Amino acid sequence: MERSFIMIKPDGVQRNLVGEIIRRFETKGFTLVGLKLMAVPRELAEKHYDVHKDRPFFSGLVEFITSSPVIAMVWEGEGVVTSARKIIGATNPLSAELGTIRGDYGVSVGRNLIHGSDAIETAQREIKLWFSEEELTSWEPSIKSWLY
Ligand code: RTP
Ligand code: MG
Repeated sequence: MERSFIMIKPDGVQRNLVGEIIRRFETKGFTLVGLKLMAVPRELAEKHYDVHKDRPFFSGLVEFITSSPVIAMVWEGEGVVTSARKIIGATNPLSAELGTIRGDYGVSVGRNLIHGSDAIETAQREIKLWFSEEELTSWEPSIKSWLY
């Protein structure tokens, strides 16, 4: 089953948007298979944003991501990579549509609340980078046997 790596950045945690952000993925219908609050080691931040290492914003981005804890998550479901990008919205919150996380709550491109993998291959790379196998749990709902 397809998986995506989703991270609530330090601004999302500090603005108390963790519950609201998780709710959007839950109510869409995706399955949470990994979740942790963590301080990000510099080396991990640099590897994660490796593709942007020559961009002028790279050092500021690494500085920001390592500045206070993030919520790292893996969500599972058909089409989750593309769908998560839609739920998150455009990189610049001022261009992001209302109804998306960045469009509703974001204020600037450098503080855009959340990261989502941009392709299936990127998701596989990022999940390996952020989680060990043991930290991820695939599960099937048993709710039908719990309710009448
Ligand atoms: P992300 O990787 O965080 O999910 O965001 P994204 O795909 O929408 O955007 P990307 O192009 O991958 O850029 C990564 C992050 O770098 C910061 N950024 N700052 N001009 C700037 O100052 C600038 N451009 C990009 C943003 O925080 C963006 O999310
Ligand atoms: Mg990106």
